[in-house]
Amino acid sequence: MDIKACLFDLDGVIVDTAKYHFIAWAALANELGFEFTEEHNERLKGVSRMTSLHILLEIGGVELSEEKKIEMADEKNTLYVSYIEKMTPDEILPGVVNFLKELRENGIKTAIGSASKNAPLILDRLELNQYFDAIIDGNKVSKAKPDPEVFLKGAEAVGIAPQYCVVFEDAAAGVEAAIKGGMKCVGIGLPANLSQAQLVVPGFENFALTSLDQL
Ligand code: B16
Ligand code: MG
Repeated sequence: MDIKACLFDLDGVIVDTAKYHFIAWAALANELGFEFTEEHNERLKGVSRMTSLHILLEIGGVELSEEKKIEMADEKNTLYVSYIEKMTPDEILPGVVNFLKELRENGIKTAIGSASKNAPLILDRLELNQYFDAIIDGNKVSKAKPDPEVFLKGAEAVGIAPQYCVVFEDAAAGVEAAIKGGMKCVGIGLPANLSQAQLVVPGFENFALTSLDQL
């Protein structure tokens, strides 16, 4: 396959921010009087902030006014940001930087396609901005994955047609978004959860541009 652009989800692909989301959501649940477990947290991966809050409230059987929901989401985000502000490049997942360097050396375009409104701050902390030609995040899209909007905007921003793009995703909704957008997809994680992807790998260790020949 002729690959001209690689589009990356952020959380679960480039870095594991899920652990910080978990601490912040669990603190909020605690305040609301119920327990939020790591298993519950799996349901929030790749999901927007407000949808995550709705899932959390459903788990706790708690009903809040719209105003209170916004206040709670802001409170969670403030705590979450206090953790990600302290992140360092050591937290980049194994093999990611080598693969990004290989893409640069081969003139392949790159973009981030993430649901997170904190993506610019995270990329800054990880010192990864230099490796991306475009950043499409939760501030730039109106439709959440599995809608393909975030990846279509990424492809458009780097000037490459969808059929020449590969998306790297760890969430089933993100894989669906890539396929709906007419792109190839490499799932990062377990094949059972990412069955729509053309290729599933555990991560970027031992992954190279030649690995995409299988697509
Ligand atoms: P924020 P991704 C997603 O990132 C996370 O997986 C998800 O857990 C989070 O709720 C969402 O970003 C929104 O994050 O509150 O920072 O805007 O996987 O799309 O890179
Ligand atoms: Mg993700």
